[in-house]
Amino acid sequence: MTRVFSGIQPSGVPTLGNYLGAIRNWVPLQDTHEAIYCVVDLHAITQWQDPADLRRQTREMAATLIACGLDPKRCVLFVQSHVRAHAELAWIFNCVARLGWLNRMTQFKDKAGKNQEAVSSGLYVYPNLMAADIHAYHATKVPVGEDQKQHLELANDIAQKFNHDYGVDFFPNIDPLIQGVAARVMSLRDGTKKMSKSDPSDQSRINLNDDPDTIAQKIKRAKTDPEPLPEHMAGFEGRPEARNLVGILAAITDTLPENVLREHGGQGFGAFKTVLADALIAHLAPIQAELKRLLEDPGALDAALRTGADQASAIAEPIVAKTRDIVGFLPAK
Ligand code: AQP
Repeated sequence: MTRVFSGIQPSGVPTLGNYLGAIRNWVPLQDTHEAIYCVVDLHAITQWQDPADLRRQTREMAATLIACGLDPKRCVLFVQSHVRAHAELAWIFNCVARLGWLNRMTQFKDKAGKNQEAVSSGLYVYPNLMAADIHAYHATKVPVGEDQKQHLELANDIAQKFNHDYGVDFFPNIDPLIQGVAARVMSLRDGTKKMSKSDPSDQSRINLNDDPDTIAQKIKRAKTDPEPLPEHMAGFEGRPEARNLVGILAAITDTLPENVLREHGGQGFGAFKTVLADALIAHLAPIQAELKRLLEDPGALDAALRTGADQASAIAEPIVAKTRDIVGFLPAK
């Protein structure tokens, strides 16, 4: 069975963007692939995380993934720092990736902003760790949102250079799996910026644990324009906020934006926003109830994550041991 790997940072509460662009698409892959999913806490500390918050967010992220439908019996679900292979392989990849490649990464530029000198070096080499996450399992498919495509291309460049430099055919090529009509959900405050869990404005996103009143209020205040909804897709030109809200309703109701326009085109945003908020509240309610239940038993959650880490180590450790040998490290024993 083809092996898939994906991860999510415990850098806050998962958003509707994380859910529609990634998590929701991970669920069916459990039945068709050998699926490995990871809460990537090593990635999260590339930007400052308060230690107590990080611990809580890591547990909450794992619980959210399970509440969204990941089943630790049908996939390998674990926390990245519990499996040493990730950090070790990342170091080797730091020595393979070229500075010129990293300089082209748009996510670094977005996250570092104007003050590049002041961000951590971890943020800069983040894509090397991501490459290690995937290659440590010889995974060949990676379900991600569209924003991660460039990092996956870099992971392939690293694999090719490693194979070439050491004269081996060891790390396979990987393909992104970008699924769904909402592969990129945009901020509710700015339709040109992606929805992000670490955006300073809570109004810019729907958090998966937002209560119904908060969801309704955030959708009501979401930025729009004075025109009614277009009748056809061509009418979205220059209207990123309208496109985003329609895309969200399409994704949440499992249809295409064209169909949403067929039903709601010509409507004012007031009425449309009520429909959208109601659909979101109804969709998230069972996930939120399950999340609450899971968080009432942190012991069971931690035990499931320990089992997941053991399963993950059993796959990754032999691959990283072989990598050490290829590189020429003297065996430890
Ligand atoms: N707005 C989005 N639309 C679609 N997919 C998205 N993803 C993130 N935002 C959107 C997908 O979610 C997965 C996990 O992302 P991550 O937590 O590893 O990091 P990220 O991409 O940097 O996500 P955030 O929410 O923006 O986190 P912060 O704010 O901490 O940096 C990935 O598959 C991503 O494509």
